[in-house]
This record gives sequence, structure tokens and C-alpha cells, in this order.
Amino acid sequence: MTERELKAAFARLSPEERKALFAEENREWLEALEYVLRVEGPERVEELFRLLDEYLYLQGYTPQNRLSTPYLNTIPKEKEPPYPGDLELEGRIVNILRWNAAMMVARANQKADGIGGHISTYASIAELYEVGFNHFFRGPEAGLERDLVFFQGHSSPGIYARAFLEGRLKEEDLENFRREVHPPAEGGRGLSSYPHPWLMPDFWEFPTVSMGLGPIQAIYQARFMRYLEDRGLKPKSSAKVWAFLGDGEHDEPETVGALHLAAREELDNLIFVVNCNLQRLDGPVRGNSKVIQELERLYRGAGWHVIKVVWGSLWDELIAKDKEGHLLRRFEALVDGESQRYAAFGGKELRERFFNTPELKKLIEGLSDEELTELTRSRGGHDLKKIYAAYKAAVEHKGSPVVILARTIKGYGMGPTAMAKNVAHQVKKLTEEDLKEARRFLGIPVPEEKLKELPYYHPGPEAPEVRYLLERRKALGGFVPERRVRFGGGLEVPDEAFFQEFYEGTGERAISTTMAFVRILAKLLKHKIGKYIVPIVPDEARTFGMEALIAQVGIYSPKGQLYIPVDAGTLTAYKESKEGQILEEGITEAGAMADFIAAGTAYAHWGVPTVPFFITYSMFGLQRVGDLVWAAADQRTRGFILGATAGRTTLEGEGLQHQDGQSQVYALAAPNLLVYDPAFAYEFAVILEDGLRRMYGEGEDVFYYITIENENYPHPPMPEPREEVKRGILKGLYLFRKGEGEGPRVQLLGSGPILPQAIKAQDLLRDFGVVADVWSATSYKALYLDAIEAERERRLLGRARTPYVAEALKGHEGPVVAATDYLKALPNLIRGYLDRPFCALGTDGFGRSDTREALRDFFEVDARHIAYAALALLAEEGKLKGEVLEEARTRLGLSLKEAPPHRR
Ligand SMILES: Cc1ncc(C[n+]2csc(CCOP(=O)(O)OP(=O)(O)O)c2C)c(N)n1
Ligand SMILES: [Mg+2]
Repeated sequence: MTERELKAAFARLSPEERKALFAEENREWLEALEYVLRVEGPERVEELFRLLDEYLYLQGYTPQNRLSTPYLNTIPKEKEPPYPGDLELEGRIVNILRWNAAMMVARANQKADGIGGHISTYASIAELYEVGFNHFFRGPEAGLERDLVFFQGHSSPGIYARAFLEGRLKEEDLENFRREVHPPAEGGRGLSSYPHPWLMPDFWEFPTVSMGLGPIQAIYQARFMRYLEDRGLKPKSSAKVWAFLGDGEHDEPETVGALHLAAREELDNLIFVVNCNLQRLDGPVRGNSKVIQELERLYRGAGWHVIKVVWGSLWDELIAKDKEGHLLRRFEALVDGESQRYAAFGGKELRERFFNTPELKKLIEGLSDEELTELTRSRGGHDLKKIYAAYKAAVEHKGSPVVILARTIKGYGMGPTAMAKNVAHQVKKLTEEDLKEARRFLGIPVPEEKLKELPYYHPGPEAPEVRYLLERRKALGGFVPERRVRFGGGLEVPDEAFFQEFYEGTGERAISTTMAFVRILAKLLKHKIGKYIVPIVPDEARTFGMEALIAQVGIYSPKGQLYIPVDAGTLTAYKESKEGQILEEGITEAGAMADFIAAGTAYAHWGVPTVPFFITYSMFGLQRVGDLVWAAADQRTRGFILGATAGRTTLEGEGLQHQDGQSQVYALAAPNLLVYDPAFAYEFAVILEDGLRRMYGEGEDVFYYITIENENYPHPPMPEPREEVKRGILKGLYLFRKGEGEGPRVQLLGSGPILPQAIKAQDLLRDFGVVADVWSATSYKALYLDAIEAERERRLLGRARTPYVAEALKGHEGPVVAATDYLKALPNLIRGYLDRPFCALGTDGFGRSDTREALRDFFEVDARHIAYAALALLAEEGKLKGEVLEEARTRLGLSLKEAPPHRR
């Protein structure tokens, strides 16, 4: 019987007959298997399974639930859709782009040796981008249907080359690649080395070149789109997040660390495209195995849909001829280091080393070395048709994120120095031979004698290539990348009256700054802008006393809540909901930071001014995810990061892994990150009020880092005059309590939880006849930046301006003692701008598990040490007798150790 007849007969069976047939079949298969297992052994079972798999793959069927599939394209030739574009034109365009990108890098290095740049990465990924540009990426005019595209960072030359062909960049601009500060070409703009929204705010959207940060951000952007949609803050759309990554980039934990989240949340709006050129910077990514196979297992294991694009069209015929699976088995034995050789050395190498059995040789009978060389270059990731098939399937796929693993050649078409060589990554200059070969390979019509000039090639605005690509971009909604800010500001943020209650103090009640924050947050959530607030926690909500908020606004879960929580019925029931507002990330600060970025950039991407509050254990915040904080700064993220349980001596009992005495110092680095260390609720309220106004009222590109603690003490009302105090809080310093009486004077600066210690020290000093003014130093970073600005104005602009810190202390005589729960480096930042004796007390050194009292004694930052430091400075100045110090040591009960805390 023919297949058709069999199918017809099967279709005629009744349900009962079918059931009987299946039972019979099952019995036959199982009996056969039982025989093999018992008699021939488990190894034979494995072999049979392998054979079955192979057979199925050769029929174009990929069984589900296998971590690994053969080294073949997931979409067989028969299932490829027709190509919707002009293959020949697109092929020409991609080669022009390759050429211009290479010329741009080579020219930059000719003019300024060492300026850097990368040729080979773009050369490998060019087709993967072009299919996207011509058929998939939806641009800014597509409104909320626009896609977010993360480009491989160091492939930027190709993106500039495309913008040049599109007419968005001029030749003068390309001449300023990596010359942003002093563009040497008249009339051009500097082009940043890599995607930097800070430097090119109308062009780049996502900073990606720090390996691993692109992928994790892409995942959370896709997830945040869903969050906005589920919460009704943005209409549902078919927008996709495309992220282009390197294969080597998968060595980074951030690349792979959130894959499971994407699968768990069924993010079918997310597509990863991995440029598997099999090389990283130093050499092969996995010379001794196959990176594509490894990544397939990784992604399938995490629950992603994997589409492999391994072989180009030239291999189709050979694969079709391989009825007995010889080629398939040879593919399995192939390792990447070997593949690389074929790409580098061509057909002869392939014939000798790859087609190395009589059966394999038979497959290539009649093919010349040149034809075999073509075969070495025929890789899926350079084949427009194969790429299109994969992208189409990816876009149509439902229910999970998709990864496309596309095999390419590093330095494709760039001549013998670069192509598939281990040095490819670093090649920035091309030899004469390379230029000739590249010109031939890419078919660039520039005269040979001009090659030395490294000429760009633009076929002119009316050329078919240019018209085609412009028409395609028009159809897809405009140019990509293009950064458009869809919300510039103007949100009606809470006014002073809203915050008033927090200005009035807590009376006798002792609370922590964390509690103050949680109260303000709870109130904010009920305000008109409350729907925009996005609380983000990495499994620490209870630590920070936020459990009531979980019941109040719920944790976001696209599945809602499929169970009755054990604490149902209580006021703090664990509530998950589709409209939930809190992003409970679990134990991933990197993930929570990526959330923060997604929520803090939604103003630009979606025109939705969400306000993220990322509350983290401060020790595991900036120290752990500092690079993501930098990326947040670069892409103009807005919002508040709260470093909770902060302070080296304020978090008692924990020890050196938890006690943060440094995040305030790390926060100095990001230029647009404002940093505060508030002591009281009213300080916090003032900072928050101002931050909301600046970021969401006025649309300023800044964000905030604020440390909060869990030490309870009464919070006083805001001192008078309030306008002055408010100004001082924001500028970093204000007079909290003036010292009354006669005697030598000192100035005590305290910050955060150490401010109450400075206040106590004021009382202690009175017993020694010393009068102290007490200041709250809310931001050393703010004071420092103002001081270096003033210094620069004087030096370069000839304008004499006293730094704010010196201006504020004017008229308050005496030496300064500045005490903090962070490194002494922090108060020492302002030392040079004050013309008087100065002592910084801080917490340099490893933390210890003990009580606050013991810790502050150990680190020498308690009230007694502050008072003693003040006395010592006065004695040095001759304003007190030396004997006072000895007496003070006894009266204050200081037992001094020889070694400083940072050496203990
Ligand atoms: C976090 C980080 N570490 C190191 C680098 C330096 N670096 C830039 S590109 C690169 C190799 C990238 O290899 P791969 O991801 O395979 O990209 P390819 O260029 O091969 O496409 C390295 C190590 C970086 N940019 N970021
Ligand atoms: Mg690579």
C-alpha cells in the first residue's frame, strides 16, 4: 500500500478500532524494547534512541522535550517560507554596509592610532541585522507597536554605516567615529564607540557593550511591557523585544541568570538572536565542543523555544543526499575549533579534514575546491532566507520566549587577516591584500587605486539600494535605532502639603528611617500618581517592614493567584495578582536592578512615567550591581534606589558581609546619580518631594540613591527656618541645632544614624565647657560636586565663588568633626574646602557581629569619640589645655587600641 492509501485506511478506523490498534502497537514496541534492554543492554537502548531521533530529524520533525537536537537547522528547507524581499538588492546592501563600517573603523585608526573600534563583529552579524531592518523591526512611528532592539554593543560601526546609507548620518559624522570630544571633521557630530543614550540621546536607546547587561535588561524590558499592559498603564501591543548577543557573551552570569524568568512568564514578546561566530576576543568560544549545542541545551532547559540556524543554503543539497545519516554523524563529531579552520582556510581544508570517510567523500564527488570554499562560508547566519524563516517563526511563536542560534563567521568577508582568525576581534586596520579581497568579496565598485584612501561607498540617494532600504524602513515605522522621549515631564507630583505630616516629627516615638520611608511609600501609593509607583524588592520586603504593602497593592503575577495563601484572612496576607503593583523579584539584585531600569525608562519607551522604588539590602546593592547602575545612568533612568539596612554600625549583629559602609562611596561615581544619607523622616520627605518634582515634574534625567536604616530613634520636627533647612537638606548640609553658651566652639557634622550620636556629643561637650553646633550632612556627594565646581570656576573662569559647604559654615567658628557610618573618605571629600582643622570619623574596615554600641565603640564613631575628637582638635589649636584630653579619655571611658579598625 502507498502512504496515501495507508493514511486513508487509518482515517476510516472507528475509535474502538483505533484504540485496539494503538494497544497492539504499544505492546510490540515495548516488547522489542524489553528484548533490547534485557538481552543487548542499556547501551543498545541509547543507540536506538539516537537512531530514532536522527531519523525523525531527517524527516524534519523535532521531538519535544529533548534538550539537544542534531546539529541541523531547526527549520528544514521544505518548511522555509518564500522570501518577501529582493534578495539580490538586500545582499548588495549588506555588503555596502560591511564595507563602510570597516572603512570607518580603519580610517579612525589611520588618523588616530589606538582609537580602537571593531570590524569583525559587525561583519559577522550584518545579515542577522538586515533581515530585521528590512522585514521585522518596527520603528518609532509604529507607536506602541514599536519594537525595542538591543544591538550587540561593539557592532555599532555597522549601525552607523546603515544610518549613513539611510541619510541619517553624513560622511563627516562617520569621520568622527570615536572622536566625540574634538570632532576633527567640520560639521560632523561625534559618534560614540558603543551604544550610549547619554552621549547620543536621539539615537541609542540601550547601552549594551558591557557583556551580559544587554540580555538581562532585554528580559526585564519584555516583562515590564507585560506588567504595564496587565496593570492597564499601556494598551496591549504586539511589540517585541529583540536582543542581539554574542556567543562569548554567554559566559557572563547576567546573560543566563534570568532566562528562567522569561520562560516562566511566557514572554513570547521576547526574541534573542545569538550571533554564534564561534569566537570571542581571545579565540574560540568552545573550541573543543559546539557552542550552539551547549546554548541549545541551556535555553531549552530554561524553557525557551530554540531555533537553530546552522547551515546556509549551499548545504541543503548535501543534507538532502545524506539518506544514511553519515553527514549528520559527522556534524555531531565536529567541534567549533575545527569549523573555524574551514572558514579561515577554505575548501581544501574542508575536503581533507571534514569529508574524511569514503561515504562522506562520495557526497562531495565532483565539487571543486572553490565550490567547497563557498560551502565553508555558507552558514545559516549569513543566509537571508534561513534567517527570515527563523525570524518569521520566532515572531509567530506563542507561549514562550524564542532564541535564534545563528552560526556565522567572525570577520566575514574582511580578507585573510581577519576572517575567522583568532585575532579577528582586534583587527582595526586592513592590509592592502585585505582591502583587495574585501572589495572583491563584497563587490564594492571602488577603483583599486583608490583603496589606499579607505574610501566610503555610497551609491547615491537615488540608487535602488538606498530607495529600497528607505522604503522598507518607511513601511516598518521609521528608523531604528532612534530614541524618542515620549514623556518629557509635567506629571502632577505630590506637593508640600502631601509631605507636611512627615515634617512634624514623631514626638517620643522611636522609628527608623526605613519605617519613615515605608509610610511615605504607602501614602504615595494612595496618591493620584500612586498607580505609577513601582515598588521593586529582591525578597526582602519583610526585612524592611513592607509586608503590609503586599496585602495593600499585591505582587504582580501574570497568572494571578492560583492558591489560597497560608496567611489568608490576615492583614498581611501574601497577595499575588495580575494587577499587582509590587515586583517581587526573588533573590536577584541584578534582576531587580534590570526592573528598575525598565520601569525608570518607560517614560521614554512608552510614554508612561512609572516611578520605580528599588528597595535593596544596601550591601548587596551598588556593590553587587554597580555596572547595571552605570547602565541605568547611561540610559537616563529615573527613579529611587533605596539602600536599606545600611550603615556599618547601624545594622547590628550581622557582620562583615552585611554591614554596608561603602555604598555611599560607590554612588559617587555615576554622574547623574544623586545621593543622600538622611537621618530623619522630614529630610527623607524633602528629598523625595524634590526628586519627584525634578524627575517627573520637570523631566530631568537624574536618579536617586538614598540609604535608610533600621535603628529606631525619635524623629524631631523640621527645625526653622524651614525654607532654609529644606534648601540645606537638598544641598547636602544644614544647621540642625545651634550650640548655646560661652566657650570654645566646634562644628559637629553627623549623617544618617550617626547624626543622633553627634547630637549626644553636643551634650557631652557642654560638660567640658565646649559649645558645639550640630549639622546634618545629608549628602557629601552634593557638597563635594558643588565644591569642585566652585574650584573650577575660580581656576578656569575667573569667578570667585565660595563652595556651599564653606559658605554654610561661615560665621560658625571652630574646628570640624564629621562623623559618618561610611568610609572616612566620604567626609574627607570636603576637608580641602574648609580652611580649618578637620577630623573625619568613619567606619573603614570589616564589619563585626555585635551590638550598635559595641560597633560604634569599635569603629570610633559614637558620641564619645565625636566629643573626644572635638576636644583633641581644640587642644591642638591651643584652645584647651592638653590635660583635658587625658581627663576626657577617663571620663568618656575610651579604651584606645593600638591598631586602627581597618587593620583589625
Ligand atoms: C563585561 C565585559 N567584559 C569584557 C568585555 C570586553 N569584550 C568586548 S567584546 C568581547 C568579546 C565578545 O565576544 P562575543 O560575545 O562572542 O562577541 P563577538 O564579537 O564574537 O560577536 C570582550 C571580551 C566587555 N565588553 N564587557
Ligand atoms: Mg562571538
